[in-house]
Amino acid sequence: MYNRRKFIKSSALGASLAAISTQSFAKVLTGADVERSALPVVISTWPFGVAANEEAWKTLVKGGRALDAVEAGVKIPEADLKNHSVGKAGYPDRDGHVTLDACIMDEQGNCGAVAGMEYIAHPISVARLVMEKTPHVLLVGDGATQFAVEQGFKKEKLLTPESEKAWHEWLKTARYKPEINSETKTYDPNTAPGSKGNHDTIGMLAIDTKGNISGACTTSGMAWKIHGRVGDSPIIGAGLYVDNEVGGATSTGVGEEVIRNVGSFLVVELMRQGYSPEDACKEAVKRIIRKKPQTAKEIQVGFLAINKKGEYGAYAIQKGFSFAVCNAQKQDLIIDGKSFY
Ligand code: SD4
Repeated sequence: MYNRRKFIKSSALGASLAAISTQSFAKVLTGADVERSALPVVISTWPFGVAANEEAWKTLVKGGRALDAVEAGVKIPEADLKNHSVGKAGYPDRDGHVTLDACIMDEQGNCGAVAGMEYIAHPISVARLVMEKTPHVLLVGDGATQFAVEQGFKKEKLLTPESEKAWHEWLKTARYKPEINSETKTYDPNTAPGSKGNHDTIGMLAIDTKGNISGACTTSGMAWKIHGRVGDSPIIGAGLYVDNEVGGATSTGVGEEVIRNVGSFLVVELMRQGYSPEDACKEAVKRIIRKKPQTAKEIQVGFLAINKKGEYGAYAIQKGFSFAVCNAQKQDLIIDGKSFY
């Protein structure tokens, strides 16, 4: 059983170990005095989840709130200009607009989201303010941008020269077809984990030292989408769901199929019935495949889940899905169920 007092005593050590790992990406945070506990813990989708988890860990290891951890964590890929699927530098829609989607949910069931928002680099922080400062859950398009500006966010151009070049390249054929696991195809294990894929999302779930669960999900959505298209990522219950009594789930991949099956809510409800996180994700994936077997052959959808005990698991339609995990014992990247480090 996790002992909070002992954790706080060892948190300074934990913090320094986390700092070491930031430099080296060495994954095992072992040491005689390190608390051997599942909590706190943070998990997130795809290889860029490693760097995002490291940032979230800085809050968790100090005994901070899971909500603060997930917001800080996903801001890392949102700010990464080499990442073309989250935040600034995300690939645009077919008309050249970078439109961002994000949502956040806390341990009390509070949630906030923005969808199709342009010109604001950190949609997750705007989503949090929708949750905390308005009576609403979701703001879209110009209204979301206007709200962000009122809250003091800077309006900026999100389309970078690199993304613009890729868009012009795409315009030559203008064919819309989501690429399966595009992110892992460009993932180079010899460099710091990152992503240059044409679509993917960071979904993050954390449990803090108090045992409270929060989640965040942020994306630029499917590259070359129709202007105005919104995927699963900002939709509570689809791209993200947290129930502090049970656990949390998040998704990545072709959002339309996740929305059709209310994927993350389904995963959490299956865990409530006693499914393990992995089995719950597997059942949700199976439902997508059962309903549309032909479509499922050509797309990727992955779910990632954690339960109240800090047990986690994932399942995806196609091979190649990965997620990152960080707790006091380790940082790891799990690809197809196998530890990368
Ligand atoms: C969406 N689920 O907009 C997101 C995109 C994604 O891998 O995760 N792609 O549908």
